[in-house]
This record gives sequence, structure tokens and C-alpha cells, in this order.
Amino acid sequence: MTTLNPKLLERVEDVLLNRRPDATERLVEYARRFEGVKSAGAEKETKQWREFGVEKRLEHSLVNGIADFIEDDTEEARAKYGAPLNVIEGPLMDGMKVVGNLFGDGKMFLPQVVKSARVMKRAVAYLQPFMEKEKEGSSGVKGKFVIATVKGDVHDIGKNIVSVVLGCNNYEVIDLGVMVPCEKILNVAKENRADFIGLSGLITPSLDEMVYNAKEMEREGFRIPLLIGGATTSRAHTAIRIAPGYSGIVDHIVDASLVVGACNEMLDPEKARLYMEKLEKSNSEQRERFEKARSQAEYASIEKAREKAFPTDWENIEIECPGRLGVFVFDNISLEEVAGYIDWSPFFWAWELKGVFPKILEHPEREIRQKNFTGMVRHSLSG
Ligand code: B12
Repeated sequence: MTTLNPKLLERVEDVLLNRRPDATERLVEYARRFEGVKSAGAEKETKQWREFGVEKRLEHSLVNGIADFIEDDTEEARAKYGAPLNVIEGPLMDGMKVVGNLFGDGKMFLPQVVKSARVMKRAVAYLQPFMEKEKEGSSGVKGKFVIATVKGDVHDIGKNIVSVVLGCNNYEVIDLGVMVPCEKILNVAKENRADFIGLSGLITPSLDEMVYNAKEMEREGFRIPLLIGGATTSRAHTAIRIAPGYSGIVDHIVDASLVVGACNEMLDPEKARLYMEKLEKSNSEQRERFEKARSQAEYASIEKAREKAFPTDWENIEIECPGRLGVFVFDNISLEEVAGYIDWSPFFWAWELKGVFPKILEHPEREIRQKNFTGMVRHSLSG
């Protein structure tokens, strides 16, 4: 410990022992001093990533929390993608998905994700005036939209984008920020006679908080549409868990580009009826599918399950000791042979293809065939 630079030690301890609220900021700030101390190899690598295509450069900046080129690259993407929102929904969101996956896999840590979030916010801030410009020429407030990230959740990048997009399309947005308790959202919506309430949430507990918000809206006699969004939310959860609690419209909006279209339709009395019918049909289909899957599942009683408990008799059981202890490499077994023993199901789930291996290969609606799959596995093993 004594060999550590005392300033660095203090900052690391501040983080580990949670000694001050700005501990992370100070450590990240301090770490920046070492950014200039690069080897020749690192310098070369810096140059190399600047030669990638604009999408890869944006991803690199987001993943590594590099803000130096973010405006230039965002501008280049804006020229390429046309509308500023396409840059957000396209390469920027893709980059944040990579960040999320690395974080989920434990390959990135929270202070790094904070830096990524800052870079993302800078990119969105750069694009904001261009989105506002698209508004010029049109006038009149179409409707009032109260938006918030629900109680317990701090994620606000997506919510802010939705607010900007709505604002640029003549909606008056009342943005209540993050970690907002239900009571506050409903009070503000009432006081301002809002036309919509929008809830954002990105962590699993937010889903329950949204269910609670919907039930409270019902209890308080609301009738305005409730829109649900954020990476952890889904059409299925909204239909199965949130919508049944509230008799008004409850819709899941998958990204910011769809919010204005949805709101416009809901405000138009003729279109609203059709919208509601379509939504109700899709929601009830989701519920039926869920109920069907649930009713087909066979559940055993707790007594039956206990009867099937694994019988052990530690007193008398003889446990064989391995012949040799340690780690051994078996290099005389081919990877192709090993591949035959792998359960590939999670591989398909990662691609959001539901089913179990090997049955999934014969699924009539999925264009995966045994031959293609084996070829693919062989190819990846040889690579
Ligand atoms: C950036 C980020 C952070 C930043 C947030 C900074 C900020 N100011 O927002 C920081 C570092 C603070 C953070 C903290 C945490 N995070 Co985080 N975070 C992320 C990350 C990488 C990106 C989120 C993001 O901004 N995406 C980009 C935006 C634009 O997308 P979006 O929010 O989905 O929004 C779009 C749509 O969904 C929609 N939309 C969004 N909201 C709304 C609302 C309405 C009304 C409508 C209509 C539409 C709509 O429009 C947007 C634009 O199209 C995600 C991974 C991911 N793939 O999402 C993890 C992720 C959400 N975080 C996660 C976790 C676990 C956490 C922490 C708990 C970590 C921890 N151990 O402390 C904390 C949460 C603390 C808390 N109480 O909330 C998990 C959640 C897992 C889960 N299911 O619960 C994720 C999925 C990462 C992972 N793979 O594990 N995080």
C-alpha cells in the first residue's frame, strides 16, 4: 500500500469505502491524467480507430467514453443518415447496446458506463438543435405530455430523447426527471390537465413500479393514455401486467421515433378508436399466448416436489476420489467432437429465437436447417 501514490490511494479508498458523494467523479477525473501517458502502440491504435467507418467510430467513442470526436462523428452520421433522430435510433443506440452488453457481462464497470452515458448525452445535445429546426414553420400546441422515469430508476437518456422529439413536434412536455414517485406524476398530470402520461424505466424493479402507477391511475379515475418505454419494458409485459390495471389506453412504445405518430393518432377521435381496437387486439393476443403457455405447463404440488427430492445419505455414501487432481489439457479431442455435446439452445436465445436445440432446426417458420447450422459451427470452429 505504501508504494501507491497517496493521492491515487485516497481516491480509490473514497470509492471503495463510499466516503464522499463525488468519489467516482474524482477518481475518473484523476485517471484522465494518465491518458496522455501512452505507449507508441497505443498511439498507433488511437489513429487506427479513427479510420473505422462512422458507425464503428461512434461505438468506439461510446464504449470507451471518449468525447473528443463525438460532435464531428455525430455530424458525419447526421449527413449520412439524414434525419437527426435516425442517428440516435441507429448508430448511437447500437453503441449503447454494446455498452449494455459489456456491462451485463461484467466487462465494463459502472464508472465507465457513466462516461459512456456522458458521451451519449453530448451526441444527443449536438443533434437537438437540428431536431428543433425541423419543427420550424409548424405551430400550435397539440397536447400536453407528462413524462418521468419512475421511482427508483436513474436512467434518463431515452426519456430525454422522447421529450425532445415530442417538443419538436409541438407537444408541451412536462419532464419530471428521474426517480419520480407515482403520487407526484399523477398530481402534476392532474394540475396540468395532461393529455398523456409517459413512463420510462430501464431496470427490472421499474416494471413493478409501472404496474403500480397504472393501478393508481385507475384508482384516481384517470382516462388519459399511458405510454410505456425504456429498454427493459416490453410489449408483452405492458399487455400482460400493466394494461390490465388501467382501463384507459396503455401502450408500449419501442422507440422515440414512434411516439409522435402514436400520440397524433390517439388525439384524433376517429383514428383513436381504430388505434384502441388494434391495441386491444394486440394486447389480448399477448395475454392469450401467455395464458396458453401457462395453462399448458404442468405444475407439481409442493408435496410431490418434495417427494422427488434428491436422496442423500452423507453418513454412508462413498464418494469416489478422482484419480488425479488438477487441470489437464486433452488436446487429442477434436473441437468438432466436442461441439456435438454442446447444448446450443442459449445461442439461439441470444438471437431471440425461441426454441430448444436441436428441435429448433426443424422449425417450419425459421430458416435454419441442420445443414446450414452444422456448416456454421464448422466454420466458426475452424476460424
Ligand atoms: C447508460 C446506462 C446507465 C447509466 C445511466 C445514465 C443516465 N443518465 O441515464 C448509469 C451508469 C447511471 C447506469 C446505472 C445503472 N444501471 Co444502467 N445502463 C445504461 C445502459 C448502458 C444504456 C441505457 C441508455 O441510455 N440507452 C440508450 C437510450 C436512448 O435507450 P432507452 O433508454 O431504451 O430509450 C429509448 C427507448 O426505450 C424509448 N424510451 C425510453 N423511455 C421512454 C419513455 C416513453 C414514455 C416512451 C414512449 C419511450 C421511451 O425511446 C428511447 C429512444 O428511442 C443500459 C444498457 C441498455 N442496453 O439499455 C444499462 C442498464 C439499463 N443498466 C442496468 C443496471 C443494472 C444499472 C444499475 C442497477 C447498475 C448498478 N449496479 O448500480 C444502475 C441503476 C441505478 C438505478 N437505480 O437506476 C441494466 C438493467 C438490467 C435490469 N434488467 O435491471 C442494463 C440493461 C445493463 C445490463 N445489461 O445489465 N446505467
